[in-house]
Amino acid sequence: MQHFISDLHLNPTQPETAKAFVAYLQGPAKQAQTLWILGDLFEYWTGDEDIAHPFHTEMVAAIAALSATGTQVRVVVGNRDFLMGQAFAKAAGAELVAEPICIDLYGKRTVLLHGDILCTDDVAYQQFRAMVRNPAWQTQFLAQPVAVRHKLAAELRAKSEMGKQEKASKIMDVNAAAVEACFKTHNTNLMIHGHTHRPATHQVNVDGQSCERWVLSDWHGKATWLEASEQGLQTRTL
Ligand code: LP5
Ligand code: MN
Repeated sequence: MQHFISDLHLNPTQPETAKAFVAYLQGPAKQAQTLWILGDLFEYWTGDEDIAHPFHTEMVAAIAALSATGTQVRVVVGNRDFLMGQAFAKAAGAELVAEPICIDLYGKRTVLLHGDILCTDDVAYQQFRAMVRNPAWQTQFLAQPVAVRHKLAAELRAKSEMGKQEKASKIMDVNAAAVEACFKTHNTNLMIHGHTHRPATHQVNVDGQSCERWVLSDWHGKATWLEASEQGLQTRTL
């Protein structure tokens, strides 16, 4: 069995979500051979020094405890926690995986990604993304003191929330052509991603081929994961 989760946005101001996450790790996640975390595990991550924050220390330790029991934990970063690095991975007993990644899911070639790269109509976001994913920008950002990074991140979060109120809902969803291109490039007819917080299973026709796009749920108010087995895919809640 393999599990997929995303968009937990863990942060100390939402202890219920953190509690649910720990309960999930100590319970259902143990059934999985692999747990895939497809981005935005944390509300935001300003660099691996964030591990030292007691809340993060606790979350990272809970993941490491699952990993120690034999579940492989693989992490794709999201737009909130793209600065997670090897120190995080080591502490969590996890492996950071570059997206998009194709896997064999019980005989079905499947492409996995956070999902933000599919939102090509959100031009301002894509420009921002190109900037912050640039290694030179990251080196410069990570050279700043932790307190400064946190202040910038908080400002950016506020900007992002304000900006979303003005952006049309449609531009914050995936772009149909980007989805089609992703299926074609990766030569697959199954896709799993998060980011949009619009959980659904979409049937897409790509050049006469029927493809399926599973959108993961965020964890706001409900702990949800996608379970994959020989029997297929199924959404589960705690
Ligand atoms: O995250 P969410 O759901 O609110 O919205 C996303 C897009 N926003 C983001 C930003 C994240 O919320 C904040 C990430 C914090 C990371 C911390 C470390 C790095 C700190 C860097 C500090 C400079 O990803 C949002 C999308 C939305 O998804 C839907 O897809 O619309 O996109 C934006 O908000 C981007 C804006 O449109 C463009 C922002 C330009 C700002 C550039 C100036 C940067 C300096 C700001 C310092 C205050
Ligand atoms: Mn996201």
